[in-house]
Amino acid sequence: MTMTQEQLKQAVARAAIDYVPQGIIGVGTGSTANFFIDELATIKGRFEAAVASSEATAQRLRSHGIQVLDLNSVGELEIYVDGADEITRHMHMIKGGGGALTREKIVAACSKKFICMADESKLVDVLGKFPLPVEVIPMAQSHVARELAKLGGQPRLRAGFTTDNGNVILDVHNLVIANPVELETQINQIVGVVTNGLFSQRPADVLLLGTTGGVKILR
Ligand code: ABF
Repeated sequence: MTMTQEQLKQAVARAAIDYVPQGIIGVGTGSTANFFIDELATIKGRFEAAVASSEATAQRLRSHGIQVLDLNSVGELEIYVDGADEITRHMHMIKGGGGALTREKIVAACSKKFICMADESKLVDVLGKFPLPVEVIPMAQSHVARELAKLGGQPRLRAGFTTDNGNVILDVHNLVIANPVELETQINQIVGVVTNGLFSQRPADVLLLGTTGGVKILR
């Protein structure tokens, strides 16, 4: 029986529950993360609390009665669980389709292990088919767009969208990202950039990949 993309997302979210420690968990954003939050609600007594990577995630966690803590009030987290827009076998990712990339990168940076949940359509050989999100301070939008164009991409402002941090997103189309580690640094050095959606300097540690043959675990 072929599974829909939604069913694959649900299956990886369920598989991620095996990695939940007793303490505090970092929780990502997006539809796969939402399935994970709903699964967390079924094991509420087994962990202490969560740190959220977005206002939307915080709200969903709270709606299930899960305590949400400020990142600054906790130490290093055991795990961060989140989805991705694209991921390679080297565990490099493009994230930020949902616009929460900066907080996602911050919570990931504070976590010992990054568990990525993705359906098989997200596994790619080379990153870049999915437009790369870049969070930008509003007054720097034009400057950053010109600099991104010099790197070979075609930046487009995400219309009508403001991040949880009050900034705008430029989605960079048509990049072929042969060296994600280098590009992540290069883009972050443009003045006015808050973060870019390449997660390659801190890649995922475990990939739970939803396939029609079941959930595969890649490390
Ligand atoms: C978050 O959710 C984002 O970084 C990424 O953009 C998105 C993945 O979306 P979904 O789980 O809805 O497919 O992890």
